[in-house]
Amino acid sequence: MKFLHLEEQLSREEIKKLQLVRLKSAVARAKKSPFYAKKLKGIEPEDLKSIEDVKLLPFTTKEDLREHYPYGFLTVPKSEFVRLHASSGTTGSPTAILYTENDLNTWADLMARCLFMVGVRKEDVFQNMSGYGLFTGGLGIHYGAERLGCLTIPAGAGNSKRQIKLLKDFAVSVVHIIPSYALHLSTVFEGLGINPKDFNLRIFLIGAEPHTDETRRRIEEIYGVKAFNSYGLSEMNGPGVAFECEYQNGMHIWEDAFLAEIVDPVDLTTLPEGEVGELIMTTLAREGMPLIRYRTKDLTRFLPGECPCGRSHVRIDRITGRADDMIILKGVNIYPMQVEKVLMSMKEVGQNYLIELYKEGHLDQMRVKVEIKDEYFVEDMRVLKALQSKIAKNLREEILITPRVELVEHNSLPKSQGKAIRVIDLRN
Ligand code: ADP
Ligand code: K
Ligand code: ZN
Repeated sequence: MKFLHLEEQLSREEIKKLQLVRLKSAVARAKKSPFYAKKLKGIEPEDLKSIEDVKLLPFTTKEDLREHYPYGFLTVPKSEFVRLHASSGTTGSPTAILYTENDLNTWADLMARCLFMVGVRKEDVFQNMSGYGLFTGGLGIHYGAERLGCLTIPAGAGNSKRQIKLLKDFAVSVVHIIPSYALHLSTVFEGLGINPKDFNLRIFLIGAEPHTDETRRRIEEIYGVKAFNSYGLSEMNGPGVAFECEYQNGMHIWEDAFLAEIVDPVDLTTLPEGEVGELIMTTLAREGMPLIRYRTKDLTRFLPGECPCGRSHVRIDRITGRADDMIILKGVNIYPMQVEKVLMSMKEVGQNYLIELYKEGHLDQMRVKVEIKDEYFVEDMRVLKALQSKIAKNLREEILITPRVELVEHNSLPKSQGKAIRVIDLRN
């Protein structure tokens, strides 16, 4: 059996048809909430003649969610809700998403579908190393793994030695882990003199934060696993929105549950297929708290062509970052992921780095602190200087300016519990 759900096998035409039906009912449902009752005034489901008519609908922003926090988006009585999650507040004050029992069921199904797609089965032992609590990467992934029938270990974040013990004792085969933590954990393995390849590990699900293909390959190499990119955001349930299949060529968005658009982040017009822009998402299968044309701020593009896996659900490219992650330095636009791409492809570079922005006189400057593997962190200053110049030169080729590079010892940069903090702005 290759597919877990019938919906995975829908053709393009069938997907579009289903989406139109579901978009209409999402609009009808949304209008029952205080927020959309106003926002969608004058728009009726019948106004939508084709799926392209989604453009007639207004956008919803994080600001809207904040302003109508906590209950302004609910379409059924509060007593129908059984769970809430909140965004981790990476940027600004938090927002809450509430789920009915049906919503939790739909979410667990979608998550199970993702896991099954990459080869996870009930025989697998699954360890979830993401934080539990308000963050959706905990319970969201957890219920998906249980739905599939995996023995599921809610290890939570941090406590690396205990993580390693659990991996070993239960012969864990599948792990969900934030990529920056996967890199950090490898240094703990190293310190213990244990090779993770000697364990029973088979599949890693990595996501929740931007990372590059170089980072993925590094994780696959260190652990001897296949690592699959997992994308989601709490406003769209959490994880289980888009996921790589066995071909690792972009992430399939589950279009029976979500309607995705890519727009120009400035003028909000639809971009031609293949162009990078802001991902806009509409929930098509959420009961309690539907969101219409939600601005994710995440930058990506639709990938053209068919996927050999046989699913016609559209694929998005790796997320470059959020629109607000962009650094403008000396008139050049830089994304932290460009720096990561260069660093993670260099064998001398260890598992962590940090970008600092600072002022030198009136000029904005960028400093990249780079952890160096022990075997390359030698006493000979000339050798270190040469490595420093090599990193600076490689970075220049990618980002077009030459940052200051500072080499630091392996494991010396601060490590965050959840999503990695890649940029520190010291300019103000
Ligand atoms: P917060 O917005 O507070 O971080 P969420 O936990 O909802 O709260 O985070 C969702 C965001 O995390 C996404 O909008 C995106 O920016 C980022 N993200 C999630 N998965 C990925 C991924 N696979 N690649 C890149 N970024 C991701
Ligand atoms: K089982
Ligand atoms: Zn595929």
